[in-house]
Amino acid sequence: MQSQSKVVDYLLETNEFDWEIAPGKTVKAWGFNQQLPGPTIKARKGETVSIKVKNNLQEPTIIHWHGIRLPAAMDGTDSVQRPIEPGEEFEYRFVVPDAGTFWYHSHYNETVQVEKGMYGAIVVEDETDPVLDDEKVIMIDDMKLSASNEFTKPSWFIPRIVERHDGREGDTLLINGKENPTLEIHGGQMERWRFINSSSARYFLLHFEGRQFKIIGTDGGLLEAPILASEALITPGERLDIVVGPFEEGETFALESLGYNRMTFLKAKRQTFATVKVKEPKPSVAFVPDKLRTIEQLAPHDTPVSRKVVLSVGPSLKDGMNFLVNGKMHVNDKPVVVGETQVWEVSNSSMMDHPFHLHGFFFQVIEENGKAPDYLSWKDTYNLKPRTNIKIAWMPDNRPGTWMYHCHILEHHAAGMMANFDVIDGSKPYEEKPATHMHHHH
Ligand SMILES: [Cu+2]
Repeated sequence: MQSQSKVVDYLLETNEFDWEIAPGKTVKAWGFNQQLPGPTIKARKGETVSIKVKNNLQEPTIIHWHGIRLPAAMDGTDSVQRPIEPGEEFEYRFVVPDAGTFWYHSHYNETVQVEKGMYGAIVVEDETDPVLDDEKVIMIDDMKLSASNEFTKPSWFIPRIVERHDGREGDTLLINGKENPTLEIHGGQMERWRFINSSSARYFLLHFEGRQFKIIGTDGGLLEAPILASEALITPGERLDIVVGPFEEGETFALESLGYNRMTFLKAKRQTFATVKVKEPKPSVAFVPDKLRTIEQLAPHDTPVSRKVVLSVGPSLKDGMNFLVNGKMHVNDKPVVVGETQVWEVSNSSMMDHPFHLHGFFFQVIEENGKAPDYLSWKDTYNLKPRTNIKIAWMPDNRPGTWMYHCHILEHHAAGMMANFDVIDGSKPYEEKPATHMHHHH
C-alpha cells in the first residue's frame, strides 16, 4: 500500500523551443521542459501531486488539469487564478483521487498555446488496474503549418471563417509529437495503450486496419467490462484506454484514423498516424478480467431534468458565425448546490458535432436521444452529434468554487461556446456575480 501522504513533485518550465517532428522538419514549438508532449505526470491514486509551473514564454499562461477532480482553485482557468506572467512561477498542488488517463494543457490563449504543443499526459495508477505486459501513452495531435513549417493564422475572411467553423485542423499528423512514428510491441504480448486526443479540433476514429482491440477505460477510468471493438471515436479532450495484442512476430500495420464526418467544410479522410511493428515474441503475464469494476448509476434515466444546456450557432457579421450556450456567448450559468445530484439535458441544435466538456467532475450519460446507453462509464468529455440530446447525471461534491463547461473544439470555445457556473455550499448565502467577463486574447 502507498502512503496517502506521499507527495510527487514536478517542475514544468514553459519555453519556445525547436522541436523536430520528422527528420529535417522542425517547428518553433511551445511546451514543457523542451519536450513535446511535456513530461508524463505519474502518480498513484490518492497521492498528492505538486507541480511548479515556471513560465518562460513571452506571454501569460494558465495550466488546466483535464479530468482531475481537484479543488476549484487548482483547476487552472482564468476564473480561479491570475494568469502566470512571463518569468513567474505558480505551484499547483492537489490529490489525484481517481485512477485513469488524464492530461494537462494550456487554458490561456489556448487556440495558440495548445496548437503549438502545450500539453502532456497524466497517468494515475491503482493496484486494481489489470495487469498487462507493458503500456504506452499515445497523444494524438495535428498541426497546421505553412510551407516553411510555421504556425500561421488565416488572415483572409473565408479561410478565417472556415477555421472558426471547423476548428483548426492541419495536415501534419502527430503521435507523441512525431510524424508517423513506429510503435513496437513484442509478439505474444498484450499492452495497455492510453489514448489522449490533444488536438484543437480533429476527430480521431481509431482503427488498426481491422484488427480488434478491447476498450477497458474512458475519461474517468475503467469500464465495468471490456468491450471488443475494431474502431473507436476519440474526440478532442477525450481519453480511451484499450488493450492491444497479442500479435504475431513480423506483423506491421497502421495506427490510423478513419474519416469521420462531423459536418465540417473540409471533409475528413482515412489517414495513417503511426506504424505498429511486432518484434520477437516474449512470454506474457497479461490478464484482463471480464469484470473490471462496478460503476453505480447516479440516477435512473427517467429522472426529471434539473437544467437544460443548448449548444447552437448563430450568425456574426464580423466572424461569419458565433458559438453559443443557451443562445449567448461566454455565459454565466446558474449555480449548483453541493450534494444535490444534477441531471442536465445537453442538446446540440447545430448542424455540426461538439465535444461537451465539464471541468472538475465526472458525469454519466444516462440517456441519449431518449434511449439508455449500452453501458455506464465516467466521462468528462462527450461528443454530441448534430440534433442530438443527452441526459447527464453528476454529483457536485464538496468542492465549492467557480467551474466551467465548454465545447472542446478550441476555436468553438474561444468563439463563445462556454459557461462558468459556481458550485456553492447550500448553507451559506450566495451572491450573484456581475455580468460575464470576456476571455479574448487576440
Ligand atoms: Cu464545438
